[in-house]
Amino acid sequence: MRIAVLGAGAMGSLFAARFVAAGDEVRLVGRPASVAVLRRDGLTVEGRSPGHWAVAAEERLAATPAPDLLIVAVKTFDLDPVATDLAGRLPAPIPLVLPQNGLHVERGVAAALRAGGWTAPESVLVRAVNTIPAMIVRAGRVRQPGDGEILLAEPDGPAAAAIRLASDAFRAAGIPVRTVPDLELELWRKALVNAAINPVTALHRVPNGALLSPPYRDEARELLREAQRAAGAAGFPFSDRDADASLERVLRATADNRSSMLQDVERGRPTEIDAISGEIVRAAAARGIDLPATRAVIARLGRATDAAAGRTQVS
Ligand code: KPL
Repeated sequence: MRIAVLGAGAMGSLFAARFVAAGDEVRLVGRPASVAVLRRDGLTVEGRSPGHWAVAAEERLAATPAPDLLIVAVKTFDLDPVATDLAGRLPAPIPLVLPQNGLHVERGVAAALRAGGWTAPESVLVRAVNTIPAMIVRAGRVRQPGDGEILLAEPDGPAAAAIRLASDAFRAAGIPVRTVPDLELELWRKALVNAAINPVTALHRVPNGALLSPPYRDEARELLREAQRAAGAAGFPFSDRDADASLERVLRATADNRSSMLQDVERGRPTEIDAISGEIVRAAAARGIDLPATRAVIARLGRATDAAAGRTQVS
């Protein structure tokens, strides 16, 4: 299969390596500095299923040859410009996989694609929940320190063909993939877990496993409970037991991982706090619920990333 992966960060590099290893014809699209390294040194995976492969890398997705599948592995804060840029250059209605953290990502992507003149049906947008941990060691070198999986909606209705294609591609590449009856519920579950793990690990600069014990466990659990309130109000109730079990499962499976938000903070990059905790606060506020701990952690993270980037806060 011809697969284009947009984004040569941790997840994009890992997916690209797995597809190359499975014999797919892969193009990995990244920033110029990463592309130069990828062309020169290829792609190395450490940790789970390690290896080294040559990969075709480019700075902008070439319109031809058209890929059969596009994995959009850029962070939520890069999605708008990437989608707008893609819009006019995507030939046939190619399935686009969106494995980002956060809630309501697909709405923003569809709007940005439409604004750019894209006319394909939205059923080709394949939203995915990704729990596979990955850390970029440096350009061209990624580490998978633990296990995880990709969840997709059950193939049904107009989206069925795109979902089947994506699911077959992941499975053939040995990437664990499962379809679930209620993907929206699983997106909320992942958002709950991210809302609890990502800001706490990023603020305290600790690996995920540190949140299994005090004092970080309590901070994470307070954020988890608030996120549960938002989810419940939005029609996705999680019992404390269910939410705690989900959090603990991910913490144990990714104990050695540095969360994506921590990796962003360490690199002085923007974070996905708005797509995760910001969306949760907005979903709650729309139903008259205030989430003070989540609002506070968003503000603290904003100050920390501003300080890391050398910006001064005005207020
Ligand atoms: O999704 C993740 C992330 O880092 O963004 C988890 C599952 C928490 C793994 O670190």
